[in-house]
Amino acid sequence: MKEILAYPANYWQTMYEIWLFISVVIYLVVFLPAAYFLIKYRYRKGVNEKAQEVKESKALEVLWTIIPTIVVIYLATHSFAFYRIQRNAPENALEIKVTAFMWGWEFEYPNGKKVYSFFNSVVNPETNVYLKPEEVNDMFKAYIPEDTPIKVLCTSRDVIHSFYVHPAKVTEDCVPGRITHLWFQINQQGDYWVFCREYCGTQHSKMAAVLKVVPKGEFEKWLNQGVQSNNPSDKQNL
Ligand SMILES: [Cu+2]
Repeated sequence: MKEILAYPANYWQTMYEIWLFISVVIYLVVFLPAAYFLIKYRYRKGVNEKAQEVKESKALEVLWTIIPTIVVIYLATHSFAFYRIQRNAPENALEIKVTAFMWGWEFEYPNGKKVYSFFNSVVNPETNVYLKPEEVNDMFKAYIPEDTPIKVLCTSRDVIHSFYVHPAKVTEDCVPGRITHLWFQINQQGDYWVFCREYCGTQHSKMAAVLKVVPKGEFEKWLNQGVQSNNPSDKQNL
């Protein structure tokens, strides 16, 4: 079985697990003695009522300075190494230009083909049930090839949005007048949500698009079918 998601998603996951583990360890190291001392040295009449002199311990001071320093240096360097991988798309990545607007996404492929996806409610308005990405009309899906790194160059036409590929764990702000970038790779065919992850106005929740991951051959065929007929003046059905 191949992994659904290749890096950088798996780096995000590893980093998340490392940070979670260290956080839990630090919590226990701090909280357990604190709880113990809280009970041990609680106020009791006639016991330890006089202030006591604190004895300094050089060894302890050195220890609790050095250990956190090592932990912080480890997290910083490790995170930076992962960040570089997540930041720099491989050479063979397929470049897609994404322009965010209120409230949708425009995808532009290297041959000029464009897909507009907008006002996609993620909830069925009648039943109030969450939609599956496969339920969105294929016309409004941005196709991408499987097993291929995708580099997204993102900008915005109006306010700041954020392009977020749900399963790939990557997100990047789309800022007017600026081009930002991110990359990801999905190894399993299927439909995946893209959300706007930066609150941008009343219809923010409808800024969802769908990526359709298909085999490379099918992608090429779709890409060369010419510019899609859907454009922002057509009203999209769900
Ligand atoms: Cu938005």
